[in-house]
Amino acid sequence: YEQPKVIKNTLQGRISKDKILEQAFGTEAKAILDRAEHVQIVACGTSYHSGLVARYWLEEIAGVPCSVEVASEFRYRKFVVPKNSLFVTISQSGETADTLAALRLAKTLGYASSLAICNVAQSSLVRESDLAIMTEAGPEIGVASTKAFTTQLVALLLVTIALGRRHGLTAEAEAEMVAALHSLPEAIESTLTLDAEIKRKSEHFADKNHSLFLGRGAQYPVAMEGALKLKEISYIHAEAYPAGELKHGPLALVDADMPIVAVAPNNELIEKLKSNLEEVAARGGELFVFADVNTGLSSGPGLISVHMPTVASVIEPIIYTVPLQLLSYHVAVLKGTDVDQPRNLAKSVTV
Ligand code: F1P
Repeated sequence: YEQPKVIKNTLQGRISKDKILEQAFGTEAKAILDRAEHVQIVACGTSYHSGLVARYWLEEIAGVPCSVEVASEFRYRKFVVPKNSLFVTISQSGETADTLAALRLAKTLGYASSLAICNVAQSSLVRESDLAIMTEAGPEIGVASTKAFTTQLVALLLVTIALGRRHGLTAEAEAEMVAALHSLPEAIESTLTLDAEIKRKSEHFADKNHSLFLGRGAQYPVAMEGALKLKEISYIHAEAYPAGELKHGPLALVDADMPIVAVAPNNELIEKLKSNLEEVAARGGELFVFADVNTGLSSGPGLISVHMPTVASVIEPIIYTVPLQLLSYHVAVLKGTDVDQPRNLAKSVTV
């Protein structure tokens, strides 16, 4: 519920009416951004998912090639480092051991510069990076990241615009993105009004043990994040798939006991997604679809829909994350788990 406010804080002083203000990133920023011809993102857990969303933005909007890796694997892989590659770490705490180890390794491998997207100014990650862009989420009380994720996405969108400027993003396109960023707090407020409806629908999950989350394009990492939230706080087994992968295996799992959650903004991938959802319905799966009101996806036999507001396509990953967080929350409350302190998990994994 704090997300509209903290997103405003993350944007504060960094965007004006129609452009981003790079000088707010710090004095080192210009030279670092000028050099970057490739981006390598490394992070863990929820922060890794925000990196996966950012890859779509960096490649489609900024035209900058981008690779994303979980820090726990990056540490142990041999990398060919692309020329002028910017090494980006993302972390709420700035103390996650795998992410820090990856940064330290990257420094020995010849990356051009390092940038941390982080929520804690006095953290090791910020201290050891060439440049840091702070998310202004404030302390995360619960173990499972929520507002940290959406503010990371906001910071990554600012980086996308800054790099895009250097690779041909027009002033007009930038102004459209800035307008979309300005619209975020209100769009999240209106998504939060769906809470009571999501709470009612969460009852379908209380007696379930497994679920699938589907998305396409930049919504695939959003589906991954939704599945992680459900796993972390309600202990229901949840897996995310890019919807087109269903027919390559997971369709075998579909039955009435396996709720399928899909995120369905009204973008260029919607027709493909609809046909994936039909494949699920034909096999007796129960679908929960967070769908733009203009998709034509409405509740009926085998399909329960929650209608989402129409928003600029660039901010869809941020907006569609919120109902998935609410869904996990309500399922966890129904199941009686400790939402803030799930079993076996630590807020910051420092070993
Ligand atoms: C990474 C992370 C969180 C997750 C949990 C364990 O932390 O995987 O995303 O919710 O708290 O750690 P961080 O590097 O973003 O602090």
